[in-house]
Amino acid sequence: MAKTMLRKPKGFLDIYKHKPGAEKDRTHYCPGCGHGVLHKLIAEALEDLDLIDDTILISPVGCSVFAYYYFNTGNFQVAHGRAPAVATAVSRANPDKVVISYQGDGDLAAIGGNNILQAANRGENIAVFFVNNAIYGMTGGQMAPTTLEGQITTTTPYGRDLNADGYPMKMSEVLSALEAPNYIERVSLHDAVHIRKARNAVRKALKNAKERKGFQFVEVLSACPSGWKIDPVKAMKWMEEKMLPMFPLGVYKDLGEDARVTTRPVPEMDPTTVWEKLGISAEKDVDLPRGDVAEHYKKMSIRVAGFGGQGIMVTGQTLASVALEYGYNVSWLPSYGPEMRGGTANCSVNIQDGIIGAAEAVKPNMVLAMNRPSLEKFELDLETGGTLIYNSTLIDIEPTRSDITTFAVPITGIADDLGNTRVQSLVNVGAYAAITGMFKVEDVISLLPKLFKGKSESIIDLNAKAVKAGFEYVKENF
Ligand SMILES: Cc1ncc(C[n+]2csc(CCOP(=O)(O)OP(=O)(O)O)c2C)c(N)n1
Repeated sequence: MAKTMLRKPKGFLDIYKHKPGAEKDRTHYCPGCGHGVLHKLIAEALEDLDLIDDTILISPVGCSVFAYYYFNTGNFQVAHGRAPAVATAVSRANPDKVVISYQGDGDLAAIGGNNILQAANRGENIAVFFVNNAIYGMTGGQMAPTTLEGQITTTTPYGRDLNADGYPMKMSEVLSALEAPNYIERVSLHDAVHIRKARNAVRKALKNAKERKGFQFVEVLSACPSGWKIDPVKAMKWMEEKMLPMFPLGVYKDLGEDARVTTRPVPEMDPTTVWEKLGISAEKDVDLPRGDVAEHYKKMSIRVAGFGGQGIMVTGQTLASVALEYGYNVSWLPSYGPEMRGGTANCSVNIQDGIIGAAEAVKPNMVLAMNRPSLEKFELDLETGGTLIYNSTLIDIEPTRSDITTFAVPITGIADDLGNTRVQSLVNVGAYAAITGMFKVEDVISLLPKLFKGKSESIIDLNAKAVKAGFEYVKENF
């Protein structure tokens, strides 16, 4: 006897790991919400089109922010409205992948309005799924560009007024006026028949994307019973009666056989030039012989932090540059506060032999804190057994963690004793060399003319002294 197997599509992850220890078998969506239905249509299509391992899904800000909990694909979560921009980059860097930009109407038509227009106009090779629920769902039901005339939201308590708020924005119509898009359709999830049509549209967009047919756009009219403050059954009726007349369903654009198959070649780049642009020097095939590095210092993820002007970035760049000379893979990622001087600044440095996944040192195994706020903030991020180096000249508190190794080094004081506070960065590098054994002092010193190309001999000399002083302080005191 035939048996129907009901199971989750493989386009979804088996278990939704919302937080460590909080594993769920269901999504966070409210009853009646269109996101859950559309998620399922996409997940099924990914499985049926054999696209699971070849898809990268970009999720935005809005109720679908957690798409990465659910989809068994590559995932990026991005800033509000910016999914088409990130999708552009991901698609161009991975021309053999299907890239999905999944967006709500606040995200796509309000804050990200220009992003979607430009991506559509460039005919990017991406599939956009646009959830039009006529409201900002996640933030409690404010007016969206798609909110209907007279619709009550928390920001239009008397209903949307066309004079004050303009007309509901019809994104499928707007985008179909552009030359480049390949396929644009509006579908609805208000009943089973229409969900079937939506299913077909999702499949068509993904199939086109698989065939590199440029920009695909499916607008999906969806209910938001929580935002609309009505029950799911009434919500379906409201969609049919109110939304459909304003947002007519159908295919707005389909180039069919005329579709341009777009592949954009990834430009060849010489990594050396990129490093140089970042201020990190690199020469190929001249790896220095390495010394003995303790096991726990072989794979470094370092956060260097302090205030602007303390040489935070130079410390990070120098650590990365020197490690590169020993043949390590490295990354350096700066993060500035709003001010260049006096504000907070930090950078992440990774040094290791394998591939570096994320450049940000979210869970570093070393923190180098140059001022008190940095110690207070980043000490907590250190992984158990990690190493904290802190500037005891300026930091007048003790670290709180007992499961880490701590080195109190008077970095500013050592630099001041050499006659120039600005050489703190190289004191840091010397201390790092002494603690980890990763760099030899003489190697660092011999690299200085190259690292600080164009600087006077006296500055190079002073920096050499700073490296030695940082190194010796650690050797003598710990
Ligand atoms: C830069 C920025 N501005 C505003 C917000 C607040 N915010 C979060 S979700 C959201 C609206 C989302 O609405 P929509 O895109 O329609 O998605 P829905 O939640 O309805 O699925 C806003 C304004 C934010 N997170 N980031």
